[in-house]
Amino acid sequence: MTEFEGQSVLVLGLGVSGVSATRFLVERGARVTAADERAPDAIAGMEDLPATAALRVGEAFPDLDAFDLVVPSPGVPAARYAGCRPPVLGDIELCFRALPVPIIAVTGTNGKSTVVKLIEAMARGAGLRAQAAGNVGLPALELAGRPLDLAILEVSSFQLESIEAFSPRTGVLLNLTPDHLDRHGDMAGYRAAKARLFARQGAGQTAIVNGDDPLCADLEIQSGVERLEFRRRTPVEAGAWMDGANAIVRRGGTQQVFQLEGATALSGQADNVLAALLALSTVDVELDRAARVLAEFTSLPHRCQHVATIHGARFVDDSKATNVGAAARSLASFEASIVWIAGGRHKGGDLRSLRDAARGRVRRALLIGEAAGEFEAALSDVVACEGVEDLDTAVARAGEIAHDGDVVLLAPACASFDQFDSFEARGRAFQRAVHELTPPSGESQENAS
Ligand code: UMA
Repeated sequence: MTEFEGQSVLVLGLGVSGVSATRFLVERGARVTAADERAPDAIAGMEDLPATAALRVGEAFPDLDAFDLVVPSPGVPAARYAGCRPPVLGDIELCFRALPVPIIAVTGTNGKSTVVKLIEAMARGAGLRAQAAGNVGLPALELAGRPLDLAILEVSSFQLESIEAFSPRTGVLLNLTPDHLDRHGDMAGYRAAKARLFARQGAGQTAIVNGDDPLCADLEIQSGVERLEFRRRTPVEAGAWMDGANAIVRRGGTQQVFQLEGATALSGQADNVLAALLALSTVDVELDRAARVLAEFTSLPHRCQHVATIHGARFVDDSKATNVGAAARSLASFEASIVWIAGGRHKGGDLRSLRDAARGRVRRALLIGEAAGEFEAALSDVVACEGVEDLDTAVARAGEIAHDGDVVLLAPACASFDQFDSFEARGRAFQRAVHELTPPSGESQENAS
Protein backbone atom coordinates (compact mmCIF):
# COMPACT_ATOMS: atom_id res chain seq x y z
CA MET A 1 0.00 0.00 0.00
CA THR A 2 1.52 3.36 -1.01
CA GLU A 3 0.44 6.85 -0.05
CA PHE A 4 -1.04 7.20 -3.55
CA GLU A 5 -3.13 3.99 -3.52
CA GLY A 6 -6.66 4.78 -4.70
CA GLN A 7 -5.99 8.54 -4.90
CA SER A 8 -7.37 10.48 -7.79
CA VAL A 9 -4.41 12.43 -9.25
CA LEU A 10 -4.33 15.02 -12.03
CA VAL A 11 -1.03 15.31 -13.91
CA LEU A 12 -0.74 18.66 -15.73
CA GLY A 13 1.36 18.61 -18.90
CA LEU A 14 2.60 15.59 -20.82
CA GLY A 15 6.18 16.44 -21.66
CA VAL A 16 8.90 14.13 -20.34
CA SER A 17 8.20 14.94 -16.70
CA GLY A 18 4.41 14.52 -16.95
CA VAL A 19 4.76 11.17 -18.71
CA SER A 20 7.22 9.96 -16.09
CA ALA A 21 5.01 11.23 -13.21
CA THR A 22 1.99 9.46 -14.72
CA ARG A 23 3.88 6.16 -14.89
CA PHE A 24 5.23 6.59 -11.35
CA LEU A 25 1.77 7.28 -9.90
CA VAL A 26 -0.04 4.52 -11.81
CA GLU A 27 2.59 2.00 -10.64
CA ARG A 28 1.80 3.07 -7.07
CA GLY A 29 -1.92 2.50 -7.37
CA ALA A 30 -3.16 6.04 -8.09
CA ARG A 31 -6.08 6.71 -10.44
CA VAL A 32 -4.37 9.15 -12.79
CA THR A 33 -5.85 11.64 -15.22
CA ALA A 34 -3.12 12.94 -17.54
CA ALA A 35 -3.90 16.32 -19.13
CA ASP A 36 -2.25 18.40 -21.80
CA GLU A 37 -3.65 21.31 -23.75
CA ARG A 38 -1.77 20.43 -26.92
CA ALA A 39 -3.26 18.22 -29.63
CA PRO A 40 -2.43 14.49 -29.13
CA ASP A 41 -0.32 14.30 -32.32
CA ALA A 42 1.92 17.08 -30.96
CA ILE A 43 2.73 15.08 -27.81
CA ALA A 44 5.78 12.88 -28.23
CA GLY A 45 5.41 10.54 -25.23
CA MET A 46 1.78 9.40 -25.64
CA GLU A 47 2.80 5.81 -26.36
CA ASP A 48 4.77 5.64 -23.09
CA LEU A 49 1.68 6.33 -20.99
CA PRO A 50 0.17 3.42 -19.06
CA ALA A 51 -3.12 2.24 -20.59
CA THR A 52 -4.96 2.73 -17.32
CA ALA A 53 -4.33 6.51 -17.21
CA ALA A 54 -7.34 8.58 -18.28
CA LEU A 55 -6.34 11.11 -20.93
CA ARG A 56 -7.56 14.70 -21.30
CA VAL A 57 -5.53 16.06 -24.20
CA GLY A 58 -6.13 18.80 -26.76
CA GLU A 59 -8.54 20.61 -24.43
CA ALA A 60 -8.47 22.96 -21.42
CA PHE A 61 -7.31 21.42 -18.13
CA PRO A 62 -10.18 19.85 -16.13
CA ASP A 63 -11.40 21.33 -12.83
CA LEU A 64 -8.46 20.85 -10.45
CA ASP A 65 -10.71 20.81 -7.39
CA ALA A 66 -12.22 17.50 -8.51
CA PHE A 67 -8.97 15.64 -7.70
CA ASP A 68 -7.13 14.54 -4.52
CA LEU A 69 -3.72 15.67 -5.77
CA VAL A 70 -2.37 17.82 -8.61
CA VAL A 71 1.09 17.13 -10.13
CA PRO A 72 2.10 19.98 -12.45
CA SER A 73 4.89 19.83 -15.03
CA PRO A 74 7.61 22.49 -14.63
CA GLY A 75 6.42 24.28 -17.78
CA VAL A 76 2.94 24.86 -16.33
CA PRO A 77 2.99 28.26 -14.57
CA ALA A 78 2.08 28.30 -10.86
CA ALA A 79 -0.77 30.72 -11.63
CA ARG A 80 -2.56 27.82 -13.34
CA TYR A 81 -2.91 25.90 -10.06
CA ALA A 82 -2.54 28.56 -7.35
CA GLY A 83 -5.38 28.43 -4.83
CA CYS A 84 -6.78 25.07 -5.91
CA ARG A 85 -8.22 22.82 -3.20
CA PRO A 86 -6.04 19.71 -3.50
CA PRO A 87 -2.35 19.68 -2.59
CA VAL A 88 0.05 20.44 -5.44
CA LEU A 89 3.26 18.41 -5.57
CA GLY A 90 5.68 18.51 -8.48
CA ASP A 91 7.97 15.69 -9.55
CA ILE A 92 10.90 16.96 -7.46
CA GLU A 93 8.77 16.69 -4.32
CA LEU A 94 7.52 13.22 -5.26
CA CYS A 95 11.08 12.12 -6.03
CA PHE A 96 12.31 13.45 -2.67
CA ARG A 97 9.64 11.42 -0.87
CA ALA A 98 10.40 8.28 -2.87
CA LEU A 99 14.20 8.24 -2.71
CA PRO A 100 15.90 6.64 0.29
CA VAL A 101 19.36 8.05 -0.65
CA PRO A 102 21.06 11.42 -0.04
CA ILE A 103 20.19 14.11 -2.57
CA ILE A 104 22.49 16.87 -3.75
CA ALA A 105 20.26 19.49 -5.40
CA VAL A 106 21.78 22.16 -7.63
CA THR A 107 20.16 25.36 -8.82
CA GLY A 108 21.26 28.76 -10.16
CA THR A 109 20.92 30.66 -13.42
CA ASN A 110 23.94 29.27 -15.23
CA GLY A 111 26.12 26.18 -14.95
CA LYS A 112 23.57 23.85 -13.31
CA SER A 113 23.82 21.04 -15.84
CA THR A 114 27.61 21.15 -15.89
CA VAL A 115 27.77 20.96 -12.11
CA VAL A 116 25.33 18.04 -11.75
CA LYS A 117 27.16 16.10 -14.47
CA LEU A 118 30.49 16.91 -12.85
CA ILE A 119 29.28 15.74 -9.44
CA GLU A 120 27.87 12.60 -11.05
CA ALA A 121 31.16 11.82 -12.81
CA MET A 122 33.23 12.51 -9.69
CA ALA A 123 30.98 10.44 -7.42
CA ARG A 124 31.07 7.56 -9.87
CA GLY A 125 34.84 7.89 -10.11
CA ALA A 126 34.97 7.42 -6.35
CA GLY A 127 32.90 4.24 -6.62
CA LEU A 128 29.40 5.51 -5.76
CA ARG A 129 26.30 4.53 -7.68
CA ALA A 130 25.35 8.10 -8.54
CA GLN A 131 22.84 9.45 -11.04
CA ALA A 132 22.03 12.99 -12.18
CA ALA A 133 18.42 13.85 -13.05
CA GLY A 134 15.85 16.66 -13.02
CA ASN A 135 16.08 19.75 -15.21
CA VAL A 136 19.23 18.27 -16.82
CA GLY A 137 16.89 16.06 -18.87
CA LEU A 138 16.17 12.72 -17.18
CA PRO A 139 12.97 13.34 -15.17
CA ALA A 140 13.62 13.06 -11.43
CA LEU A 141 11.03 10.31 -10.92
CA GLU A 142 12.99 8.02 -13.23
CA LEU A 143 15.34 7.57 -10.25
CA ALA A 144 12.66 5.93 -8.10
CA GLY A 145 13.45 2.28 -7.46
CA ARG A 146 16.96 2.41 -8.97
CA PRO A 147 19.82 0.99 -6.89
CA LEU A 148 21.64 4.20 -5.99
CA ASP A 149 23.97 5.62 -3.35
CA LEU A 150 23.52 9.27 -4.35
CA ALA A 151 21.05 11.29 -6.40
CA ILE A 152 22.08 14.60 -7.94
CA LEU A 153 19.13 16.74 -8.98
CA GLU A 154 19.27 19.82 -11.17
CA VAL A 155 16.30 21.88 -10.03
CA SER A 156 14.94 24.88 -11.91
CA SER A 157 13.06 27.83 -10.47
CA PHE A 158 9.96 26.35 -12.14
CA GLN A 159 10.35 23.06 -10.32
CA LEU A 160 10.93 24.80 -7.00
CA GLU A 161 7.45 26.35 -7.26
CA SER A 162 5.81 22.96 -6.66
CA ILE A 163 7.74 21.55 -3.72
CA GLU A 164 6.48 21.22 -0.17
CA ALA A 165 8.78 19.32 2.19
CA PHE A 166 11.72 19.01 -0.24
CA SER A 167 14.93 19.41 1.74
CA PRO A 168 18.03 18.06 0.04
CA ARG A 169 20.96 16.70 2.05
CA THR A 170 22.97 19.38 0.23
CA GLY A 171 21.59 22.35 -1.68
CA VAL A 172 23.81 24.33 -4.05
CA LEU A 173 22.99 27.80 -5.41
CA LEU A 174 25.49 28.65 -8.14
CA ASN A 175 24.58 32.22 -9.16
CA LEU A 176 21.63 34.49 -9.86
CA THR A 177 21.28 36.76 -12.89
CA PRO A 178 18.06 37.81 -14.64
CA ASP A 179 16.25 34.91 -16.35
CA HIS A 180 12.67 33.65 -16.68
CA LEU A 181 11.38 37.05 -15.52
CA ASP A 182 8.33 36.58 -17.74
CA ARG A 183 7.28 33.80 -15.40
CA HIS A 184 8.48 35.11 -12.04
CA GLY A 185 7.54 38.78 -12.59
CA ASP A 186 10.82 40.36 -11.48
CA MET A 187 14.21 39.52 -10.01
CA ALA A 188 12.77 39.38 -6.47
CA GLY A 189 10.23 36.78 -7.57
CA TYR A 190 12.90 34.74 -9.37
CA ARG A 191 15.21 34.88 -6.35
CA ALA A 192 12.36 33.91 -4.01
CA ALA A 193 11.67 30.83 -6.16
CA LYS A 194 15.35 29.83 -6.02
CA ALA A 195 15.47 30.47 -2.24
CA ARG A 196 12.90 27.69 -1.76
CA LEU A 197 15.80 25.25 -2.28
CA PHE A 198 16.98 26.02 1.27
CA ALA A 199 13.64 26.84 2.92
CA ARG A 200 12.93 23.42 4.45
CA GLN A 201 16.46 22.37 5.28
CA GLY A 202 17.35 21.51 8.87
CA ALA A 203 20.09 20.14 11.10
CA GLY A 204 22.50 17.75 9.42
CA GLN A 205 22.02 19.40 6.02
CA THR A 206 24.20 21.83 4.10
CA ALA A 207 23.57 24.95 2.05
CA ILE A 208 26.29 25.91 -0.45
CA VAL A 209 26.21 29.40 -1.96
CA ASN A 210 28.33 31.49 -4.29
CA GLY A 211 30.04 33.95 -1.95
CA ASP A 212 31.02 36.24 -4.84
CA ASP A 213 27.39 36.76 -5.86
CA PRO A 214 25.62 39.06 -3.38
CA LEU A 215 22.17 37.81 -4.41
CA CYS A 216 23.25 34.30 -3.35
CA ALA A 217 25.52 35.16 -0.44
CA ASP A 218 22.84 37.21 1.36
CA LEU A 219 20.17 34.51 1.24
CA GLU A 220 18.79 33.40 4.55
CA ILE A 221 19.84 29.90 5.58
CA GLN A 222 17.84 28.04 8.26
CA SER A 223 19.42 27.86 11.69
CA GLY A 224 21.22 24.59 12.34
CA VAL A 225 22.04 24.18 8.63
CA GLU A 226 25.73 24.13 7.73
CA ARG A 227 26.55 27.07 5.43
CA LEU A 228 29.45 26.75 3.00
CA GLU A 229 30.46 29.19 0.31
CA PHE A 230 32.73 29.14 -2.67
CA ARG A 231 34.63 32.18 -3.89
CA ARG A 232 36.77 32.56 -6.97
CA ARG A 233 39.80 34.11 -5.30
CA THR A 234 39.05 34.89 -1.67
CA PRO A 235 39.80 32.39 1.11
CA VAL A 236 36.74 31.62 3.23
CA GLU A 237 36.23 30.25 6.72
CA ALA A 238 34.04 27.36 5.60
CA GLY A 239 33.96 26.51 1.93
CA ALA A 240 36.23 26.53 -1.10
CA TRP A 241 38.30 28.91 -3.23
CA MET A 242 41.01 28.90 -5.89
CA ASP A 243 44.66 29.55 -5.13
CA GLY A 244 46.33 29.70 -8.56
CA ALA A 245 45.62 26.32 -10.17
CA ASN A 246 44.74 24.73 -6.82
CA ALA A 247 41.27 24.37 -5.39
CA ILE A 248 41.21 24.59 -1.60
CA VAL A 249 38.37 23.03 0.38
CA ARG A 250 38.11 24.02 4.04
CA ARG A 251 35.40 22.38 6.09
CA GLY A 252 35.05 21.41 9.75
CA GLY A 253 38.53 22.65 10.64
CA THR A 254 40.39 20.65 7.95
CA GLN A 255 41.76 21.86 4.66
CA GLN A 256 42.35 19.86 1.46
CA VAL A 257 44.19 21.01 -1.65
CA PHE A 258 43.35 19.73 -5.13
CA GLN A 259 45.66 20.42 -8.05
CA LEU A 260 43.66 21.24 -11.14
CA GLU A 261 46.60 21.73 -13.49
CA GLY A 262 45.53 18.87 -15.77
CA ALA A 263 41.91 19.95 -15.98
CA THR A 264 42.35 22.06 -19.11
CA ALA A 265 38.89 21.22 -20.42
CA LEU A 266 37.50 22.82 -17.30
CA SER A 267 39.45 26.05 -17.51
CA GLY A 268 37.06 28.93 -17.14
CA GLN A 269 34.86 26.86 -14.86
CA ALA A 270 36.41 27.52 -11.46
CA ASP A 271 33.03 28.21 -9.83
CA ASN A 272 31.59 24.97 -11.13
CA VAL A 273 34.56 22.90 -9.97
CA LEU A 274 34.55 24.50 -6.52
CA ALA A 275 30.80 23.96 -6.14
CA ALA A 276 31.12 20.30 -7.17
CA LEU A 277 34.03 19.62 -4.80
CA LEU A 278 32.21 21.30 -1.91
CA ALA A 279 28.97 19.42 -2.59
CA LEU A 280 30.83 16.10 -2.58
CA SER A 281 32.67 17.01 0.61
CA THR A 282 29.27 16.82 2.37
CA VAL A 283 28.51 13.21 1.45
CA ASP A 284 30.24 9.95 2.23
CA VAL A 285 32.83 9.81 -0.54
CA GLU A 286 36.63 9.80 -0.83
CA LEU A 287 37.12 13.32 -2.11
CA ASP A 288 40.68 12.69 -3.33
CA ARG A 289 39.49 9.84 -5.51
CA ALA A 290 36.53 11.86 -6.79
CA ALA A 291 38.78 14.82 -7.64
CA ARG A 292 40.95 12.69 -9.93
CA VAL A 293 38.05 12.71 -12.39
CA LEU A 294 38.50 16.45 -12.87
CA ALA A 295 41.52 15.84 -15.07
CA GLU A 296 39.41 13.84 -17.56
CA PHE A 297 36.05 15.53 -17.32
CA THR A 298 35.11 17.15 -20.58
CA SER A 299 32.71 20.07 -20.29
CA LEU A 300 29.24 19.52 -21.63
CA PRO A 301 29.00 20.53 -25.27
CA HIS A 302 28.89 24.29 -25.88
CA ARG A 303 29.42 25.17 -22.20
CA CYS A 304 32.90 26.61 -21.91
CA GLN A 305 34.01 23.68 -24.07
CA HIS A 306 37.64 23.67 -25.10
CA VAL A 307 37.68 23.12 -28.88
CA ALA A 308 41.29 23.45 -30.00
CA THR A 309 44.58 25.27 -29.44
CA ILE A 310 45.90 26.94 -32.59
CA HIS A 311 49.08 29.07 -32.66
CA GLY A 312 48.97 28.88 -28.86
CA ALA A 313 45.49 30.45 -28.72
CA ARG A 314 42.75 28.43 -27.04
CA PHE A 315 39.37 28.38 -28.81
CA VAL A 316 36.49 27.97 -26.36
CA ASP A 317 32.84 27.34 -27.25
CA ASP A 318 30.42 28.83 -24.71
CA SER A 319 27.49 29.09 -27.10
CA LYS A 320 25.23 28.28 -24.12
CA ALA A 321 26.03 31.76 -22.75
CA THR A 322 22.79 33.05 -24.25
CA ASN A 323 22.18 35.83 -21.74
CA VAL A 324 24.16 38.78 -20.45
CA GLY A 325 24.84 37.24 -17.02
CA ALA A 326 26.21 34.02 -18.49
CA ALA A 327 28.49 35.88 -20.90
CA ALA A 328 29.81 38.12 -18.11
CA ARG A 329 30.63 35.06 -16.01
CA SER A 330 32.28 33.42 -18.96
CA LEU A 331 34.51 36.43 -19.66
CA ALA A 332 35.38 36.89 -16.00
CA SER A 333 36.47 33.28 -15.68
CA PHE A 334 39.51 33.77 -17.96
CA GLU A 335 42.69 35.46 -16.86
CA ALA A 336 44.13 35.48 -20.39
CA SER A 337 43.46 38.19 -22.92
CA ILE A 338 40.33 37.38 -24.88
CA VAL A 339 39.23 37.71 -28.48
CA TRP A 340 35.51 37.67 -27.85
CA ILE A 341 32.83 36.63 -30.34
CA ALA A 342 29.44 37.98 -29.27
CA GLY A 343 26.05 38.96 -30.64
CA GLY A 344 22.98 37.34 -32.11
CA ARG A 345 19.41 38.08 -31.00
CA HIS A 346 19.36 40.19 -27.86
CA LYS A 347 16.96 38.72 -25.26
CA GLY A 348 16.93 41.78 -22.99
CA GLY A 349 19.28 42.44 -20.11
CA ASP A 350 21.56 45.47 -20.02
CA LEU A 351 24.51 45.04 -22.39
CA ARG A 352 26.36 47.72 -20.45
CA SER A 353 26.56 45.28 -17.55
CA LEU A 354 29.16 43.40 -19.64
CA ARG A 355 31.54 46.34 -19.40
CA ASP A 356 33.19 45.34 -16.12
CA ALA A 357 33.89 41.79 -17.25
CA ALA A 358 35.15 42.96 -20.66
CA ARG A 359 37.32 45.86 -19.50
CA GLY A 360 41.01 44.95 -19.45
CA ARG A 361 40.32 41.36 -20.54
CA VAL A 362 38.88 41.63 -24.03
CA ARG A 363 41.44 42.60 -26.66
CA ARG A 364 38.90 42.68 -29.47
CA ALA A 365 35.15 42.04 -29.62
CA LEU A 366 34.03 40.53 -32.92
CA LEU A 367 30.32 41.25 -33.20
CA ILE A 368 27.80 39.26 -35.20
CA GLY A 369 24.07 39.14 -35.78
CA GLU A 370 21.16 41.47 -35.17
CA ALA A 371 22.53 42.91 -31.94
CA ALA A 372 26.02 43.82 -33.25
CA GLY A 373 25.21 47.55 -33.30
CA GLU A 374 23.77 47.47 -29.77
CA PHE A 375 26.94 45.80 -28.47
CA GLU A 376 29.09 48.41 -30.14
CA ALA A 377 27.02 51.25 -28.64
CA ALA A 378 27.25 49.70 -25.17
CA LEU A 379 30.91 48.68 -25.16
CA SER A 380 33.01 50.54 -27.72
CA ASP A 381 34.54 52.93 -25.18
CA VAL A 382 35.90 50.04 -23.08
CA VAL A 383 36.85 47.43 -25.72
CA ALA A 384 37.86 47.56 -29.39
CA CYS A 385 34.77 46.46 -31.32
CA GLU A 386 34.59 45.16 -34.88
CA GLY A 387 31.38 44.20 -36.68
CA VAL A 388 31.80 41.07 -38.81
CA GLU A 389 29.47 39.44 -41.29
CA ASP A 390 28.77 36.12 -39.62
CA LEU A 391 30.19 33.47 -37.31
CA ASP A 392 32.48 31.91 -39.94
CA THR A 393 34.00 35.31 -40.67
CA ALA A 394 34.39 35.96 -36.95
CA VAL A 395 36.32 32.71 -36.44
CA ALA A 396 38.55 33.41 -39.46
CA ARG A 397 39.20 36.94 -38.16
CA ALA A 398 39.92 35.61 -34.67
CA GLY A 399 42.42 33.17 -36.20
CA GLU A 400 44.26 36.15 -37.73
CA ILE A 401 44.42 38.33 -34.64
CA ALA A 402 44.72 35.89 -31.71
CA HIS A 403 48.18 35.65 -30.15
CA ASP A 404 49.91 32.84 -28.33
CA GLY A 405 48.29 32.64 -24.87
CA ASP A 406 45.01 34.29 -25.91
CA VAL A 407 41.57 32.77 -25.57
CA VAL A 408 39.14 33.03 -28.48
CA LEU A 409 35.81 32.86 -26.72
CA LEU A 410 32.38 32.40 -28.25
CA ALA A 411 30.14 33.76 -25.45
CA PRO A 412 27.39 35.51 -27.39
CA ALA A 413 25.20 36.96 -24.57
CA CYS A 414 22.40 36.48 -27.07
CA ALA A 415 20.01 33.87 -28.41
CA SER A 416 21.06 32.25 -31.67
CA PHE A 417 17.72 32.40 -33.46
CA ASP A 418 18.58 35.23 -35.88
CA GLN A 419 21.18 32.96 -37.52
CA PHE A 420 20.80 29.41 -36.16
CA ASP A 421 18.12 26.99 -34.97
CA SER A 422 19.57 26.66 -31.49
CA PHE A 423 22.59 27.43 -29.33
CA GLU A 424 23.76 23.88 -30.10
CA ALA A 425 23.70 24.56 -33.87
CA ARG A 426 25.62 27.80 -33.28
CA GLY A 427 28.21 25.96 -31.17
CA ARG A 428 28.61 23.24 -33.80
CA ALA A 429 29.12 25.89 -36.50
CA PHE A 430 31.78 27.56 -34.34
CA GLN A 431 33.59 24.27 -33.79
CA ARG A 432 33.46 23.40 -37.48
CA ALA A 433 34.91 26.80 -38.40
CA VAL A 434 37.67 26.41 -35.79
CA HIS A 435 38.64 23.00 -37.15
CA GLU A 436 38.89 24.53 -40.61
CA LEU A 437 41.58 26.93 -39.43
CA THR A 438 44.89 25.31 -40.33
CA PRO A 439 47.06 24.60 -37.31
CA PRO A 440 50.80 25.11 -37.70
CA SER A 441 52.79 21.91 -38.25
CA GLY A 442 53.52 20.09 -35.03
CA GLU A 443 50.59 21.67 -33.20
CA SER A 444 47.50 19.63 -32.68
CA GLN A 445 43.85 20.55 -32.48
CA GLU A 446 43.27 18.52 -29.36
CA ASN A 447 40.03 17.75 -27.65
CA ALA A 448 37.99 18.10 -30.80
CA SER A 449 34.45 16.84 -30.54
N1 UMA B 1 1.44 22.52 -21.10
C1 UMA B 1 0.08 22.71 -21.07
N2 UMA B 1 -0.38 23.90 -20.56
C2 UMA B 1 0.44 24.87 -20.08
C3 UMA B 1 1.84 24.66 -20.12
C4 UMA B 1 2.31 23.46 -20.65
O1 UMA B 1 -0.69 21.84 -21.46
O2 UMA B 1 -0.03 25.92 -19.61
C5 UMA B 1 1.96 21.27 -21.65
C6 UMA B 1 2.61 21.46 -23.00
O3 UMA B 1 1.65 21.36 -24.05
C7 UMA B 1 3.63 20.33 -23.07
C8 UMA B 1 3.92 20.04 -21.61
O4 UMA B 1 3.00 20.77 -20.82
O5 UMA B 1 3.14 19.16 -23.68
C9 UMA B 1 5.35 20.52 -21.40
O6 UMA B 1 5.76 20.42 -20.10
P1 UMA B 1 7.17 21.03 -19.70
O7 UMA B 1 7.37 22.34 -20.38
O8 UMA B 1 7.26 21.02 -18.22
O9 UMA B 1 8.19 20.03 -20.42
P2 UMA B 1 8.90 18.68 -19.99
O10 UMA B 1 9.15 17.95 -21.27
O11 UMA B 1 8.17 17.95 -18.92
O12 UMA B 1 10.31 19.23 -19.49
C10 UMA B 1 10.48 19.67 -18.14
C11 UMA B 1 11.44 20.86 -18.17
N3 UMA B 1 10.84 21.93 -18.99
C12 UMA B 1 10.68 23.17 -18.52
O13 UMA B 1 11.00 23.50 -17.42
C13 UMA B 1 10.08 24.17 -19.47
C14 UMA B 1 12.79 20.45 -18.74
O14 UMA B 1 13.69 21.53 -18.62
C15 UMA B 1 13.34 19.29 -17.90
O15 UMA B 1 14.56 18.83 -18.51
C16 UMA B 1 12.33 18.15 -17.86
O16 UMA B 1 11.06 18.64 -17.36
C17 UMA B 1 12.79 17.02 -16.91
O17 UMA B 1 12.83 17.47 -15.59
C18 UMA B 1 13.99 22.23 -19.85
C19 UMA B 1 14.07 23.71 -19.63
O18 UMA B 1 14.00 24.46 -20.60
C20 UMA B 1 15.36 21.76 -20.35
N4 UMA B 1 14.19 24.20 -18.38
C21 UMA B 1 14.31 25.61 -18.09
C22 UMA B 1 15.76 26.05 -18.17
O19 UMA B 1 16.67 25.20 -18.04
O20 UMA B 1 15.99 27.27 -18.31
C23 UMA B 1 13.79 25.88 -16.67
